[in-house]
Amino acid sequence: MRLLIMGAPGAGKGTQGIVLATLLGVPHISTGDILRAHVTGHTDLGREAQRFMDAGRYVPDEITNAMVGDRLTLPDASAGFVLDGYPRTIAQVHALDQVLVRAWNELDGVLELAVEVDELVRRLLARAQTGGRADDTEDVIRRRLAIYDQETAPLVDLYTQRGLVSKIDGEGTEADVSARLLSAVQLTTSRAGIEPG
Ligand code: B4P
Repeated sequence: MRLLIMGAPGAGKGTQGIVLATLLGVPHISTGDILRAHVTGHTDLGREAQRFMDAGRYVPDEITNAMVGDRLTLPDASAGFVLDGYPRTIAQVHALDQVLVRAWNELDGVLELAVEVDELVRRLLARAQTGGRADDTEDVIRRRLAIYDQETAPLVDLYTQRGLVSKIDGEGTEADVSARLLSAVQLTTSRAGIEPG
């Protein structure tokens, strides 16, 4: 089962991606988490990525593409994955297409979490108050949302043209959203003839 989870910052990609991946028995691969691990580990890649992340901007495609290309070729991803926060640009879509073609694989579905802007900002500011991330300040949150609209939202249309997108209402409790996601995934798995792990 190869799934993408898409949505604006604060839509619940990370929160729900973990639930979904656990249920399906596949790895949850979050580019944000991988980048933050590099920052915490003071790697060269982390030092390069940090200035973009702290400013709410996207890390350059060549960095994220190489990182995801490597991660998806690890053995645990051979049976599937939930990819969270990638692709975010058209160049990343093309890079992911190539990784999948090389492995003779295809995506099974794209889950888009839809949440109103005011609620996105509220959630991220709430996270900021409970010891959140360096990029959870109001001006950086607004920039992340603007960049999402400009660069990433159009990718949902592209995947819609490929017949892959299920749009899910991302508002309500985490349990409500999980339940909606699971029924969307059950439809996708039955269409693809796959048994959840
Ligand atoms: P990410 O880590 O992907 O961060 P995000 O988009 O802000 O979403 P996140 O997963 O953290 O939040 P979620 O919606 O789950 O990326 C961070 C940065 O890394 C990017 O800005 C960029 O610089 C860089 N980056 C990552 N991938 C990249 C790529 N492919 N290319 C270039 N750069 C890249 O949750 C947010 C909050 O809402 C949480 O506190 C959660 O508890 C809460 N929440 C979730 N669901 C809720 C619900 N139903 N009700 C109430 N609160 C809820």
